[in-house]
Amino acid sequence: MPSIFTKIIDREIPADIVFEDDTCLAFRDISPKAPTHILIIPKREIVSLDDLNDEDEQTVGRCVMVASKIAEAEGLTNGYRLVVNCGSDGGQEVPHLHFHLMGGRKLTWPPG
Ligand code: IU
Repeated sequence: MPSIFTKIIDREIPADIVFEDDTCLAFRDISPKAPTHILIIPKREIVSLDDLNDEDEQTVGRCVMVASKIAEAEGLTNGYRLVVNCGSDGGQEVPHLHFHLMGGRKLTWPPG
């Protein structure tokens, strides 16, 4: 069963895509929690951080690199946050690994 994010990768459902390469895709969150809220996802269907294996190391590294490049492109010069929710206690709702890039306002800490 493809995840909803795989459907975005496959262009079966629309999304505001800001970056794509062979490894990852980045698009604006449909329900933004900050002025800039972009999701960076691996194209490979990895459910969560708990499902990573050794071969995913480069993929995860690439997602983080892409996040920092997007933060620069979005002009987040005052800082930003990169968050991964994992599992139900972590608040993960979509079972496809994703990095939340959020910025454009002062973010509070700790998250709820
Ligand atoms: P979470 O970490 O799994 O809770 O985050 C899922 C995010 O995916 C959440 O911020 C949603 O607004 C976002 N999202 C989206 O951008 N597009 C979609 O079609 C769906 C969820 I479903």
